[in-house]
Amino acid sequence: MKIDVQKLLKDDKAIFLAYDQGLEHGPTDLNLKTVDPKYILDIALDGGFNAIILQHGLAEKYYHGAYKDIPLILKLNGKTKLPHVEPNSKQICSVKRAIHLGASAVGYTIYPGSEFEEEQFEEFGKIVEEAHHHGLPVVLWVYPRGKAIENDLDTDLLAYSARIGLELGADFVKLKYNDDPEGYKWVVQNAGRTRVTAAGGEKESEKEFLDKTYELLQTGVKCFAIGRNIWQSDRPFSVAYAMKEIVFNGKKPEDVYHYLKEVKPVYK
Ligand code: FBP
Repeated sequence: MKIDVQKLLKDDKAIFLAYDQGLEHGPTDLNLKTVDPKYILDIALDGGFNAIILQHGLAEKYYHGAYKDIPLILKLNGKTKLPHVEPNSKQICSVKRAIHLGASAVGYTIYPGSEFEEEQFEEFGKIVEEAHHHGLPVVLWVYPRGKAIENDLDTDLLAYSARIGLELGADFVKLKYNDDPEGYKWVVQNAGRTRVTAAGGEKESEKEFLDKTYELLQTGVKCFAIGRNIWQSDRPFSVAYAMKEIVFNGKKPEDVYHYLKEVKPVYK
């Protein structure tokens, strides 16, 4: 079956809105507004994001009605930050259930370098096979972590991570950025036909975030999966609008800073 990647892309680019932090980090990332999944789904819908990333529990209870217009990337594994052990994140939702919940793609995290790398690769291999059998693209978070990893933002290690995504059959490989634009070109090259998808990270200043978006585009990155830098902002639609102007319309950061001062109307 043909893998339907285009559903997640516009002009071969994408901005996904990530909202799995409640499980991964806990409510410390959330406030009275962002604790409500509807608040985030409204940002994804009215902000015109290319997809929303959710765990199955949230999808089952909130991904209904008009929200179904937003393509869903359903995360199939996840963990909390509570255990102080080598990172491992087991599958907690099946591909079948993801399809039943309306997913357009599935997501999975691996931690290369962890003691559990081997079983993560094995589990992911089965997921790729089943998801691709049903035509669903697969987004792979590749976060090197564990005792064996000294610096998870080392450029060579990020390039290795990109390559792992390609070799393991991912359609998108979600990686962190290390503020090394020259080195990151090598990271993107290592991903081959797998699309590097830049992770957002902790909330930073809106201008810094937009500068980084532009910098990443110059390295060859075309896809982004952002959470906190959008929905922790007091003006998520303005940041999203400015980001989209950079990503889809080739604007420079200094050309879009002024949007941050405006309350933008609903935008798709
Ligand atoms: P953010 O943009 O908020 O950083 O979200 C991206 C993401 O990959 C989430 O999908 C995930 O929950 C989180 O970051 C994982 O963060 P950590 O590096 O703490 O494991």
